Amino acid sequence: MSKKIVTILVTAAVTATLLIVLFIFLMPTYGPRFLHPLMADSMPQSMPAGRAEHMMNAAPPAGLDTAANRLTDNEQFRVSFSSDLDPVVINQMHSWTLHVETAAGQPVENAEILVDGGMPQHGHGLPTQPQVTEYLGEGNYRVEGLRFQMGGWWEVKFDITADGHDTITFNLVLGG
Ligand SMILES: [Cu+2]
Repeated sequence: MSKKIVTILVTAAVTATLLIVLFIFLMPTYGPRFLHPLMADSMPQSMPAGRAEHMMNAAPPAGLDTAANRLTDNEQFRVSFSSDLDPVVINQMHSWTLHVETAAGQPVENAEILVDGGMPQHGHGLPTQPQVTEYLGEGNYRVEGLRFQMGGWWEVKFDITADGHDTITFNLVLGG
């Protein structure tokens, strides 16, 4: 083999290795930006071409209820939240305190609460798995592990089982 060919092969191998290392290091930062067009591609096929990408930058629906204190879907409970991170900004892990009372205003003790959510316009869920970690008394619950990785319309849903069962969705519109 001539020296020239060896040089070319070594250069190619080094370049490939560097690219792989760069990819691994930059993925956490650029991953969401990179993956979103891919997710958009896998959205329902009935969607006309180009529409999915358009939706990525869509404004939230007009008249979206972003109140932090609301009745649950079947009006069993009144729920409010306050965030440790106020205002909520993207890319920061933080906690909420969720307050649950009956529709009549009595604190709901020791409820079982599940957390879910995502971005309806992007077709993806939460990047973390937030959980209720502690009952603080007087109808207050600690929700840990919330983080939103991009701006736009987010839903945060709570499934509440106590003396009765109901669900609620809070809407957040984040900048960034
Ligand atoms: Cu998104």
